Amino acid sequence: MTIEQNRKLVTSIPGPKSQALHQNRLQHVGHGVGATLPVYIDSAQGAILVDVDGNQFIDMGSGIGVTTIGHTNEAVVKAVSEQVAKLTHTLFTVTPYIPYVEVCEILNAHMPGDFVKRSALFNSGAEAVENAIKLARKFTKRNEIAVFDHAYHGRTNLTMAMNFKNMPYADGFGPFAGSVTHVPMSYPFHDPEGMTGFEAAQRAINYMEKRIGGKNLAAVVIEPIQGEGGFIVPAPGFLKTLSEWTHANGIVLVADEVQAGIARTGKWFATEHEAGFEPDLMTIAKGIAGGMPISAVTGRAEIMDSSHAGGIGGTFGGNPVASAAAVAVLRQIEAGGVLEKAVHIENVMKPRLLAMQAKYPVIGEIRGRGAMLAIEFILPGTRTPNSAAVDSVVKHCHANGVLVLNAGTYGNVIRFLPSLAISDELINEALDVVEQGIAAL
Ligand code: PLZ
Repeated sequence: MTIEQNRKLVTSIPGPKSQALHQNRLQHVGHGVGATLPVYIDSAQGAILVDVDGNQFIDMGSGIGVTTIGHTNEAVVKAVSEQVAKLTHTLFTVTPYIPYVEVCEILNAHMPGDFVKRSALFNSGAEAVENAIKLARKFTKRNEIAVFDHAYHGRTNLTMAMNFKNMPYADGFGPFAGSVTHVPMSYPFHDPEGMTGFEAAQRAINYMEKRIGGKNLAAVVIEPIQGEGGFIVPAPGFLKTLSEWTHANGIVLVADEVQAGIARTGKWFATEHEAGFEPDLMTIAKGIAGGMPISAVTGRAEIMDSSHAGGIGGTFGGNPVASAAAVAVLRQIEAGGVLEKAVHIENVMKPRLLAMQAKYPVIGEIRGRGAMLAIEFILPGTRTPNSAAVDSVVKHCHANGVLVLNAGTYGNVIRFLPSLAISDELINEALDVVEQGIAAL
């Protein structure tokens, strides 16, 4: 690696060059576009980001779970460079090319479920969700969509309606798409003590039956581990029970694997952690192409084929360069060692996080799987969300060269989405900084 894998601070954060660039940005970039940490990144490799002032950050966010394979992964750089010099665009629906088909073939081979699969490619997670719903509606000839409390699915008009939070995603941006209903999620930390996954699923199913009617539902869309919602892992049995009900009622079950999929949780898809959970369609994006923009809908052939030819598409969807990057990522997962690395990261991080929980009563829960782990902060002795603690710890981490992200409906969760290229040393160093931030509360 040409960038040394270490944390290095040479200025205060943000440094003078970043500050000047930020002033310039405010003149030219619309202010509705946010900035979690306004340091301007010049280059990156593995798990390290380098800013324009020469500071090096440990990246515990991976651009919200995108550079799972590592920044500037060698195979991805090579595939992109070769492809960009050869062919950058034709529009697949005008004149096709090979990498698009190759991505679909690999995704079909790895989606769980004993049925024939097909895929279609798009640009963003939101666009994949939109297309999954188009297909579910076309296939079922029904309109209604159910989503879950604390869900996040994107920023387009339909997906804004599918998100749980008004701020910052929806406020003032209506009117919103109709025929979308939010349903109670399984959230073990906040559900009644002892509520099983089966009971939480019954609660959701009863709600859907009363409020919508099973026969009116085209799709139920669920993140197997909720991302923006705060890495909420439903109680065991929840996803399976839901799955049985959707199948019995002719409803298309869509697993939104945009944040939790593609090796992040130690399996190809987070769906695989619960036997009996059998989505019909999956939406895939983020980590699939090492930072290149591409997304997919993968699923049952009869649903994927239910659209008339020409009903599904878009100018840039499955762009050759992004597809070549995706192939480079997916082939590395197939080659082995990548899923194991995600499990290894969990084994390094979880014991340390649990030790912190035992020590600091401000920590309510440690949860997640693989390299998708989170801390929920509470007011000590309660389950009341403590977003002030999160703000303070995040600020401490950023000032000390560790990029962490917050999450959660109440902003009271710190989430970790490190690249799988990260070393144990860097993980431990990042957690040292996190712990200092918590100890200082
Ligand atoms: N589904 C489960 O996590 C994206 C949002 C970043 P796009 N989450 C990160 C931001 O603030 O805009 C996401 C997700 C799940 C869908 C999406 C949407 O993916 O690629 O951002 O459209």
